[in-house]
Amino acid sequence: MMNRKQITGALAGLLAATLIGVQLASALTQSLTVTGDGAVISGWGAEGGDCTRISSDDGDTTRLYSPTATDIRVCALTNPSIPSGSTINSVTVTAKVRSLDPVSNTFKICVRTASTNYCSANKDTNPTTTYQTITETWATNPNTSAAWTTAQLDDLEAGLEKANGVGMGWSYMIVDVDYTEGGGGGAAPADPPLVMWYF
Ligand SMILES: [Ca+2]
Repeated sequence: MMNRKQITGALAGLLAATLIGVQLASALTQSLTVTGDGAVISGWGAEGGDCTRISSDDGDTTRLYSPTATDIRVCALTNPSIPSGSTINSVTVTAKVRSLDPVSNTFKICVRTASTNYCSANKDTNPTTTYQTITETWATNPNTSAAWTTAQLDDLEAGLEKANGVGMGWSYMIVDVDYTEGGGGGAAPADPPLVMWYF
């Protein structure tokens, strides 16, 4: 039968192992926000403004607008601060857009990496005219077909390409990077006093 010290030690060890296990297994997210215009602007100027208009999630108050098929615009983003040794699991671009009319309004979500635009299949806001949250996820870098690297994320830009010629407002964009920290370095237990308590 274990004495009190042995039981306390066993419980503390179990708790520490659980904390470490949870930390190693958990995917983390960093959000990259829009800082301004990116490398490619073709159209999207019908109402003026630059990419800072889509750094705020405020509906029609500040938006970019395009009624023209194939207009494309990408925006610069903040850099992530992901620990070295991490595995980057995916990059998700979220856009909030609305059609000006209750008809099919198609567009693509794009990332720009290695000086090349890579765009999704067509998205469609049909049939509503209210703002909708629409996303596209890239599990790997489409330029390399391998996992994203932090250096590639530092240079990443994202944006939208209009597909058909229906007017669309674009108020907001954010890019979420999902990653898992490396196992070698290992995060410290969240609460060291619990581990040291039984010594
Ligand atoms: Ca806005």
